[in-house]
Amino acid sequence: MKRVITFGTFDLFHIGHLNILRRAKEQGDYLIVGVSSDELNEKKGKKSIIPLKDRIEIVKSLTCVDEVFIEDSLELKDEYIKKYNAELLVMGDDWKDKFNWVSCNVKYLERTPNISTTYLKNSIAMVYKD
Ligand code: C2G
Repeated sequence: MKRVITFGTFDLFHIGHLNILRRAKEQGDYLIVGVSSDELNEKKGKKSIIPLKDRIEIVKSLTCVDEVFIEDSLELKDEYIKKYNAELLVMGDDWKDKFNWVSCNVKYLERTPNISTTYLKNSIAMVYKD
């Protein structure tokens, strides 16, 4: 059974998130997802709108996802890979070559165009600007 791992914030969950999780699952049989903690997001310079607990519930409920855990640090990637016995790390290509140092194989999949959490935040801000 091939175990695949991926990571993300999954704030304001959208179709780009669903697509990458589905495609990550297609790379193997069992998909493990690390969801970034609110503290890690702040370190990445992001402030998540949806709290960690809810982001976890949403990701956990997807049929393509088998297991979810909290990602506390970008540097711990290899520890998570070993702990969950993953053979393949999948990330979107905005992370291209950033995680080539881990001990398992890595695949960077093309991002879904024209959708992002930032785009959603900006669109909402525009609609409610007055
Ligand atoms: N993604 C995508 N298409 C989009 C938007 C996002 O394929 N239009 C992918 C990203 O490439 C990433 C995943 O969805 O692989 C999660 O994206 P984010 O929630 O933005 O996660 P990020 O903050 O990049 O966190 O350890 C790595 C980080 O935790 C990843």
